[in-house]
Amino acid sequence: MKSNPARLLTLSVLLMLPMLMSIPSELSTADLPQDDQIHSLLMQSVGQTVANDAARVFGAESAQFCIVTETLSVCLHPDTPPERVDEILRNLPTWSDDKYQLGNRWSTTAVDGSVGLSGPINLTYSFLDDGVWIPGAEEPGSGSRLYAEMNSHFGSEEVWKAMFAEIFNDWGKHIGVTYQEVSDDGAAFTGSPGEVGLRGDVRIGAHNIDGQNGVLAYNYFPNSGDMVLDTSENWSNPYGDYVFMRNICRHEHGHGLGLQHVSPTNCQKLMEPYVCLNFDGPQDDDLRGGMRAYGDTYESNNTASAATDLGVIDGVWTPEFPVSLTTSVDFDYYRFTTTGSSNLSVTVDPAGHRYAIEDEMIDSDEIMDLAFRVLGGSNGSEILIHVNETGLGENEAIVDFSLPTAGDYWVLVFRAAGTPDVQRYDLDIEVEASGTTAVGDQIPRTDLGLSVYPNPFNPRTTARFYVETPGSISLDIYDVAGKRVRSIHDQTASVGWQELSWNGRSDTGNSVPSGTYLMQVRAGGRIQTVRGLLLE
Ligand SMILES: [Ca+2]
Ligand SMILES: [Ca+2]
Ligand SMILES: [Ca+2]
Ligand SMILES: [Ca+2]
Ligand SMILES: [Zn+2]
Repeated sequence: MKSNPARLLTLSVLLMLPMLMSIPSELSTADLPQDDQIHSLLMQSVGQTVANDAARVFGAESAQFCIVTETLSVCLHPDTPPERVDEILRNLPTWSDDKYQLGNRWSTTAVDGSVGLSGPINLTYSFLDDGVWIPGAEEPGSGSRLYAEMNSHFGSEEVWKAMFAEIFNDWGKHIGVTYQEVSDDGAAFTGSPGEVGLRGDVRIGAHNIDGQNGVLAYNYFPNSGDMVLDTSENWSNPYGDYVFMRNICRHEHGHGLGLQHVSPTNCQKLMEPYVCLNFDGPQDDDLRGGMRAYGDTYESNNTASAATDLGVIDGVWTPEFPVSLTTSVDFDYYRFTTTGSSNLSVTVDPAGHRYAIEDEMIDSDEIMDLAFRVLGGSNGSEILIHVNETGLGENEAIVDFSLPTAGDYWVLVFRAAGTPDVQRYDLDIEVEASGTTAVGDQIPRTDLGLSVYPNPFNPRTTARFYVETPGSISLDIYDVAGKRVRSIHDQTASVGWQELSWNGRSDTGNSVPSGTYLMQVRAGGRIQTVRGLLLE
């Protein structure tokens, strides 16, 4: 094991199709140090397909086809079918998770200093001036030619630097990493950490690696993050709006965030070891990995006071891309302000699709069972409604929930059940100013016209509401902790004003204590909730 974990020299390279990995019978762990940390070491490192010092052991050609840990190189023969490679990868002791492969994330950055093992970070990046020495990973050392090379492809610095800004932002708009370009002082490459005023956390250079194709680029894992591009590639390949350059650099920076390669290589994931040009940017699994390490782009919003501030919502607010719950301890608070009596509609919809990871299929919209609450009161201390009506893969929604007074409100999205791993989700929060509540026999237009009388009550009260389509109706009573205490159903409601009464008793027949209760009516696909107060 290397003695200085802050400067891991493990790196990863991106290879050009159709090079196929294979593996020789020499695969062995016999030479590994008898170190009880070896398992965790392997967990961090296996899956990196790199060129490294295996050339010394297995010959120069094999060095391009290696699975490497800090202490072990498994070298691959170029002729074995990919199915066989997948099988070998699966049989490695560490290749077990049905998802992205995440190694160490950033623990120190120039702007943040020391950061914890979770939560958002700031990363700076800088470009090596031409001539700064790139020692080479396996290739011979030579001076960087990044500016000369990129200027020859794109005409001016502004053009390709804008592409890099977009490349980094293609991660940053999804995950909890904020990027900034800074100047570079030309300090020794690599191994010079980012420092404010001197150089970026991620330093980017280019020189000849191995001629055209083969290795396209390589990248060091955190806390280095440095990137080396091969000047022998056609970086201005215009196909797909330069998706060749953009996907390679986004893939390399994926390593720079701590992500390792995934299989199978079927062009579904950016972090596959071969470049794919049939999609644009990080895909579902890649983003799940990035979110696991750094959270979504609105982190940290884990308390009401640290909520993502949406201000006054005029119509619908929705994030540009799905956000996520990343673990069992991720809580996502969103705060908004109303200026008068309003109706609130919220939809939380798990986002994802079905894709292959190693030999398993994963449904990334069925990781967590999501739930949400609407909060009010002083800094979100009061639960107005608790919504968890559906299970894994299903959305949760309320329609036209009445917020009678102006003020601050919160939507809290959290995990109700399921695997404590990254669940991306879409969120819609709609706020509409509401007129006076429908009264008398006037037919409500957008809600159920729900009212409760008497209110306050002791112990009996009645919910009155309008049914537009015949069928089942229900009245559910929740306490302020969100626990459902009573459920009342009627299967045969006809069109018109209907009533359901509650006698102040729970489903088990006990009298409930005095206090505030949420009375939620469902009818004809609509839901409305009002508060009732039970007084002794
Ligand atoms: Ca090359
Ligand atoms: Ca989150
Ligand atoms: Ca959060
Ligand atoms: Ca649910
Ligand atoms: Zn790679």
